[in-house]
This record gives sequence, structure tokens and C-alpha cells, in this order.
Amino acid sequence: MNVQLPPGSKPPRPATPMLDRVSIPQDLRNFSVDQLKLLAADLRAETIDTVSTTGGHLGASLGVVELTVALHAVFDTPSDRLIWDVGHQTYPHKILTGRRERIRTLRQGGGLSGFTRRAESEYDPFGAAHSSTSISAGLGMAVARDLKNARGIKDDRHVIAVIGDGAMSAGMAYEAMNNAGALKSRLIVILNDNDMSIAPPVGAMSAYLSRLLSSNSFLSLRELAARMARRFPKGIERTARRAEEYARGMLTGGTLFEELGFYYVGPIDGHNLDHLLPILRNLREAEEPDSGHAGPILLHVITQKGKGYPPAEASADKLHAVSKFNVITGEQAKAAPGPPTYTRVFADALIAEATRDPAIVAVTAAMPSGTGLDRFAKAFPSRIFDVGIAEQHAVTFAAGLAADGMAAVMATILSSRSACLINSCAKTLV
Ligand SMILES: Cc1ncc(C[n+]2csc(CCOP(=O)(O)OP(=O)(O)O)c2C)c(N)n1
Repeated sequence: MNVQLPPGSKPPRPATPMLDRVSIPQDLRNFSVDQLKLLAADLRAETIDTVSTTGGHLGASLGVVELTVALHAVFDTPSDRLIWDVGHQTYPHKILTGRRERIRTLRQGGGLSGFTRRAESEYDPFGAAHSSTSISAGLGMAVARDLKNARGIKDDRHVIAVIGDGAMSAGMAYEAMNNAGALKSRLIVILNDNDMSIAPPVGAMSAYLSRLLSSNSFLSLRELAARMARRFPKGIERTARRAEEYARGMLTGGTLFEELGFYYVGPIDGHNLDHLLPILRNLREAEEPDSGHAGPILLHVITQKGKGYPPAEASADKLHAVSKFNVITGEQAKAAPGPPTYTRVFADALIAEATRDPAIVAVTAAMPSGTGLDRFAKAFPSRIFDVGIAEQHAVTFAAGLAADGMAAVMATILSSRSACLINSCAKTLV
């Protein structure tokens, strides 16, 4: 559709009749599936319109619109703990959780944070911005719940951590899963797999997830076995379930997640509410204390970053982070001309040094564009290492390179990101 607007004018805000009926998640819990689908469409339109005026993380938020609706429809937030990893994908969550009126203050001085903040809302149980913390935080909450129950304080809340495939490349996520598996904790981890982080994801983990996706025969067999098992009477059901687990192991050798002690479910289409809602309900029931199931569950959800907004879907980075933009064309506001940025000066200086010295190599933790190393990568494609969201490894890897004669430069962005993790820990301690 070719929309003509007078020069300089803004398109009107989208009509959002379903969303207008929701100020907190309680309001959507009696909606039918069809109403939830309409709500998701409204929520997507509101998210796009908001970010066009504030700038911010657009692509990731658009990718989790249906997941956000489904999670708030199925789980009893804020009593159930919903933890979003990084928190950059929570604009739809903020709109549904009492913050719609302030949503156009996002990332402005005195306005809403661009990430989750405990102080901002009871629907944000953990402060984030630093990637890959959600499973550890969720495990802490699950254990706190269990310890309260052991002391006779009834607490039956569910804990759900939503983590992206990029964030899943960090060692801390595996440290947390390893611990959760060993503790057999009641915890739901949702892997939001959009095959993207800021740059395309790197490494064996991303290749592994693609392989899991492609094993369709395994999925249909497994789904059939699980469905049949559910229909059997109690005793037989248990035997059938064991048979299903056995068959799963035989077919796949067990997924990595299962080796870590998780019950793996998926992959499922994260934009299809007809699939998401019943599966989330099943998981909620499986995580009830008296369900007979013990241990953490991993739900693998496939989503598309930038979903539902053609300029985001078409762009290479799925409009991960944007400045203000024109909703109709997707064109972003250009930064006012000024002195070169630090990032630019750093990248130019490093390229100049590397031209002289062949021992110089660069290391980034999934932030090639944010650190300026994307320009270095163009100049020296074989001397740049993107290690995924794995700063701890990146620093030690660079140290190893340096220990054996290379001049390794590891560029990272500290700013508020690392500070915020320390900050949320410090607040918990106080
Ligand atoms: C420790 C740390 N390193 C880097 C970042 C910068 N960062 C923010 S979002 C993001 C990508 C996350 O990818 P993924 O988890 O796949 O989520 P998606 O954006 O694809 O939904 C990165 C690298 C960060 N927030 N924290």
C-alpha cells in the first residue's frame, strides 16, 4: 500500500482495540485464542509505533510478541517469576504489564528503562541488560521457593527463564543448566531460537541447534510417543513414558540439554498461539509439585527476529537496535553530523596499527558493530575472532594469544551493562 502523507507529518497511531482492554496480564487471561491473536497483532503495532518515536531494540521485541502474550496468558505473573534474559526484548512485556502509558518514555531520561528493572515493576523479578544471567537467576528463585516450602511457608510459584540462542552461547548459561540439572529443580527454560543475535550467531552451539531443528522424523516419532503416553492410565503411562525416553535416547543419543538433566521439548513455532498455549499449559502442569515430574524443562521455541514488520524482516540485522524511524518506510533518523565517535576513532587506529603489525588480531564477544570491529573484520577477515556472547572466554582467549606472541586486542562494551549485573546483585545483598 502506498500511503501519502503531507511532508513532515507523522502517521496516526495504530488502532489497538484488543490491547486497549488490557492494562495488566489479569485482563487477558479470559481471552479466547482468537482474541489473543488479535491482541498480539495490536501489541506488535504498538511496539513498532513506540520504537519509531523512541529508538531502541526493535527486532528482538517483535520476535517475542506471541510468546509474551502466551506466557502472560498461561502463567500467573507476577506471582510466577518470568525472567527475560538481557531484557532488550521486553517492550511488549512492558506494554502488557501496566507500563503502556509510559512506554513512549522508553530509554528517555526519567523514563522507562530499555531493559528489565526490579524497581520499575513487580513484573520484572530480575534486573538485566547483562546477557546470559536468566537461568542462574531463575535457579536461585526456584531454590528459594523450595527452601521456603521446606520451612513450611507455602510457595507454589513457577519460574520461567526466557533466553535467546545468542545468550545461550555464554558459558554461564551452561554452568546454570548443569547446576539446575543436578539439583533437579522445578524450572522452565525457554530457548528463544531466532538464529540471530546482533550479528549471525557463531560456533558449534548454533550449528547444533540447527541440527536439532532438522531432525523432523525424530520429532514426529517422539511427539506421537508422548501423546500416546498421555492417554494411558496412570501405571501404564509411566512405563510408556519410560519407553518414550528410551526411544528418544536411541534416536538421538539424547540432546545436549537432556545430558545436562533437562527434559527437552520442541522445537515449536513461537509465533503460533495454537501451539504455544497448550504446550505452555502442559509445561505448567508438569512443573506442579504433585505432577510426578521432577527436574527442569527446556522448551525450544523457533521465532523470527523482526517478525511482522517488513523493513525489520528485510534488514540484515533484523533492526536489532534502531534510532527513531519512519514507520511506513522503515527509514531511520540519521545522527546529526559531528566529530567522529570513539568507536570510529578506535577502529581506524586499530586498522592503521594492524596494517603495520601482522601480529595484531582482534577479539569480540558478539559485538562486532558495537565495538567498531566490523570495520577491522572487513580489512582483516582472518585476524578477527567473534567468540559469541562469551566475554570471560574472550579475555582469556586473548590472553592466550598474547602469551604466545600475538598482539591481541579484545574490545568490549562495559558501560552500564556490566555495572547493572553488579548493581542487581548488590541490591539483593543490601
Ligand atoms: C554480557 C553481554 N555481552 C553483550 C551484550 C550485548 N547484547 C545485547 S543483546 C545481544 C544479542 C542477544 O542475542 P540473543 O540472545 O540471540 O537474543 P535476540 O536479540 O536474538 O533476541 C548482545 C550481544 C550484553 N547485553 N551482555
